[in-house]
Amino acid sequence: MLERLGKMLGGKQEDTTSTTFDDKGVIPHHIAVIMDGNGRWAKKRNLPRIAGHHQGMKTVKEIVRAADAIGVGILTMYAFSTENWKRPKDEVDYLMKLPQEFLATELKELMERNVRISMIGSREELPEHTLKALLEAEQKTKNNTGLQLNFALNYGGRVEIVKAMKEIADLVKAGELKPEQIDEELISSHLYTREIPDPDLLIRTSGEIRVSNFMLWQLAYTEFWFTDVFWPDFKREHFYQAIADYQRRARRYGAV
Ligand code: V07
Repeated sequence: MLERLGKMLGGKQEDTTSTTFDDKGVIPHHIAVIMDGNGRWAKKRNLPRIAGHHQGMKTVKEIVRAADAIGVGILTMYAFSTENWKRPKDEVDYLMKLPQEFLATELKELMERNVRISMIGSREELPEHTLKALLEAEQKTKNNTGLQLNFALNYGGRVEIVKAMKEIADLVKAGELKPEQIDEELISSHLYTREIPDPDLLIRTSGEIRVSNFMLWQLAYTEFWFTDVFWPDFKREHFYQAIADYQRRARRYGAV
């Protein structure tokens, strides 16, 4: 079969780009991303780790535009894990300021792009200033109907499943639910992602070939794509390469 080289046109003028993926192929509806390698990127340049995080935030902006340009439905970015609290306090303090910094500069453009922002993870432990910025962004963008942009913040896959199990146990204990009624759909409805379909594609940067507690339940049937590129060096071309590979796999399944 001849591979078609698609030329995608979409979004704003600066989004106009030629790509190597098949524009007749299906664009994965939900793409999840583990944005790894910010610290290593900085170390390689003799810069402090926070410089890597800051550069990584610029990549988030680029990839949101790239996703929007080709009609990705949902983009879920792993920004801060439940394990990340163990990092030095200075680094955690800096990371907790990034949502505000990002939103202060980007919210206007995200509104213009009709992007809806939401957060998955435990809100309780977040500093008040971080939570306030997130709630404002969720509130402001809640009626937008374009790309759904989820940030996983203070997120852990096992913690999420434990929370769901406790909620279900409480329902059983209160006599509101029979154990026979527990099924996959019920469990899904108690996860942070209750309103979000499972990811079709997971991208992880920076060379580690594992899921590290990200969306454990939701990744059951997801295609995985890994690259050695550090997150701050990850560009639109890499993102489209991941989608091209996803389409190649989908075509191969379609052939059998
Ligand atoms: C963070 C930059 C990207 C690389 C990974 C770690 C550092 C964007 C956000 C963000 C979060 C919520 C929101 C808007 C933006 C962010 C954290 C870290 C904690 F509504 N980047 N980024 N949040 N990094």
